[in-house]
Amino acid sequence: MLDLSRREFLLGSAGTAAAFAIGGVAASHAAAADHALTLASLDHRIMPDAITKNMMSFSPDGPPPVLRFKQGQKTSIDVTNNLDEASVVHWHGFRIANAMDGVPYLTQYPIEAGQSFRYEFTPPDAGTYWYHPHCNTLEQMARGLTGVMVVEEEEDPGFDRDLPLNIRDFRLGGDGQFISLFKPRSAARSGTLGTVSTVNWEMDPVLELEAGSLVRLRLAVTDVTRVGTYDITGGEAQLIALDSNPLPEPLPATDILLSPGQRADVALRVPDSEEEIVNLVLKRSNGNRVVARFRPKGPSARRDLRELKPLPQNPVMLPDLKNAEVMEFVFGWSPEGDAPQSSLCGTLGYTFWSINRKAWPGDLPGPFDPLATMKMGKSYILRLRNETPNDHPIHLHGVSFQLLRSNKRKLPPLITDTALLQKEETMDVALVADNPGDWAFHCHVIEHQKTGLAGFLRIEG
Ligand SMILES: [Cu+2]
Repeated sequence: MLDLSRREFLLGSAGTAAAFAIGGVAASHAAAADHALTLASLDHRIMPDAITKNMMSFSPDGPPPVLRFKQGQKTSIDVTNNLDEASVVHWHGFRIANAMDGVPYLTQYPIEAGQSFRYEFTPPDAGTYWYHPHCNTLEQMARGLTGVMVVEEEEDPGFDRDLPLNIRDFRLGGDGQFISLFKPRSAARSGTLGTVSTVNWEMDPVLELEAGSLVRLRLAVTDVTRVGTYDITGGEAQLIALDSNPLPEPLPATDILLSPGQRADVALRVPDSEEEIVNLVLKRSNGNRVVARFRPKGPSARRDLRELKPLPQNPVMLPDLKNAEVMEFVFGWSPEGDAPQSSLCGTLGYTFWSINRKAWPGDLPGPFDPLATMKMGKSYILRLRNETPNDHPIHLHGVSFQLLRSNKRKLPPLITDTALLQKEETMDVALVADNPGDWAFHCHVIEHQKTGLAGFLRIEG
């Protein structure tokens, strides 16, 4: 009797399933992942006359690679940490399983020096995204750890070329070496700006494009601080998507407001003549700056923007606004006496900011309480109130949300993962809680994030 039930257990469905699962895991790790990233320190020429030392990349010998995926197709990435400190990698904007989201202690343990971690996920949405560490985030991002990701639509929209542009600054002195990565005085205000503008780790790049061709420019602002407005001048250019989500109608590719973490897709019809240069211009109060130039090359391909297929909408569920529960979040100063705690993932040594009067204590094992708990499948309106005189790009992991209204300006009905909350602005955004887990919710000015303006929302499955 006893023997029989043991044999039943061993041969029964439970035993077979367990054996398969173990075999499956072993087999998948024996096989190569679809992508491999190696976090490493390196020296690299950013300024023309100097090699910048102590940069960090996702590749041992150059800028972070562009990762390309296909919408709805499962993929795997082996991350090997060859830094001499811990890290984790977050896939900004991806609505994937919580365990793959790359937030220390909330979703996984930090990947310590010399260790590896395999990420596996299926990107449900197409568009332009980016990836970065979520551990010692200011230092690691400031030294270079920001890369662009592309999720290709199932149906090719018909561009001749697809060109990701990783737009960011570095804080370098005249000798090309890093200067202090932040100033506490600035961290308590709008954040510390970099000194050198780059696109794909190059200062003032000139990129050649086939004359008369159709190019998809994928602007990704991966800077730690800068909120900026961009123009594409020259050529015929249309803004076709923001934060990975297609616009209902194309807009002129001017006055594109992008804060850290945000993206814009531009359809460019390259001019016919080699003399007609196209510029990517950052508009600044102290004078505009051309951050990249595009030079037409060769005989014209004679394409037309009208030949492009419209981008299909991503499969994001729209919230039921009539029955949505309202939840309020106040972004403000930190209460007196809060101090950050030391962490494997670093601290800036200060606490300046808070959400709902609570400053995030740091990336620690916890457990900590969520800022709010949502029920799977229900709709919510998040009322985001900025009581400070500074901008805060508010990013929610794992779930996309829709912009509803603001007390200061007319908002487009965008679906996004990062909303720029301007000074003293109150904005309503809405979402369907359709992805279970603990999802980081924080400002993407990294100095703000690392000095208190962070927390998480729980979706109970
Ligand atoms: Cu902020």
